[in-house]
Amino acid sequence: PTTQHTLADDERIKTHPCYSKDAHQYARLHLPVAPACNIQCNYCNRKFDCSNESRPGVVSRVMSPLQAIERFKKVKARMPELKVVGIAGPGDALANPNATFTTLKGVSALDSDLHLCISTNGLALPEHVDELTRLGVNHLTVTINTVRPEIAADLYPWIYFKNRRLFGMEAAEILINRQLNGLEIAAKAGMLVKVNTVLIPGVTDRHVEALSTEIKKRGALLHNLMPLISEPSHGTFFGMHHVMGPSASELEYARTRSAISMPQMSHCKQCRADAEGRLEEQSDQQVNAVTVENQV
Ligand code: CLF
Ligand code: SF4
Repeated sequence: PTTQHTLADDERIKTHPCYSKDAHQYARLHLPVAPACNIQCNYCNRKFDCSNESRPGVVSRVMSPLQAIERFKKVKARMPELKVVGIAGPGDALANPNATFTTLKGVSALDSDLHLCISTNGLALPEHVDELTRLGVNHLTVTINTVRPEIAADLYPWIYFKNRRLFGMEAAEILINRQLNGLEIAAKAGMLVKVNTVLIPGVTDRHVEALSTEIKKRGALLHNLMPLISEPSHGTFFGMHHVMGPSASELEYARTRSAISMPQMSHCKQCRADAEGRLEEQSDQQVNAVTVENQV
């Protein structure tokens, strides 16, 4: 049977700062153990962290699982409010299953009160739900930008699936099917599934209601529309001269339409793959880090 969760009454939601705005006193730590990716997004140029969860601009140093577990120990020692450990890149958590699972096992053996969290593009999700459940991962984010294959074909030049690189509509259909199927299986297994969508004006914002309706049907709890952060390298896709991020009012309008079927997350900080601390602290660190990087 499908477990029904409401946002208000689940302890796992009340104590996770991304799932609940009111959980802002709790901190999260991202461990950057996942460098590889199994798809290519047009808005990702790989010099930066995965744009699905991350603000482009700074590269996180990739760590081995052992280094990551050491980092967890150190951060935990000085940060008693640490409640969530997440794997969010810099590539895709499930395209690096050994590193991701070894790290999650290691940290949960040290602290059984943690929430384990991962973020993925969903291509490799269906076959990993059992393992995630066994490890006690309750919080899952799937980045789904569209449920329209013709838009996905523009958004993703290729996917790497069953040892083959696939392109065009074939790739788009496989990716969307696996994202939705993975979401449904994970929700049925009792995981709290959030969907991130990169909002690109004229591209992903056009069908945001259809997307929200589909993810609702499959058991997602929360929809996080994240503004594309434009960069010069985005110039050439969709035949557009320069793809820009949405204005505040475009974002607001998309959230209003998405909210017809899905509760909205609107406090996302588009964290780096090595982010640590409370969400509001991160935004300052991030601005500083980006500034420093730009000056070098
Ligand atoms: Fe990290 Fe993501 Fe887990 Fe949160 S972030 S893996 S769900 S613990 Fe949170 Fe950061 Fe937004 Fe992500 S504010 S980018 S939604
Ligand atoms: Fe880049 Fe993330 Fe897309 Fe992979 S899923 S191509 S790392 S933005």
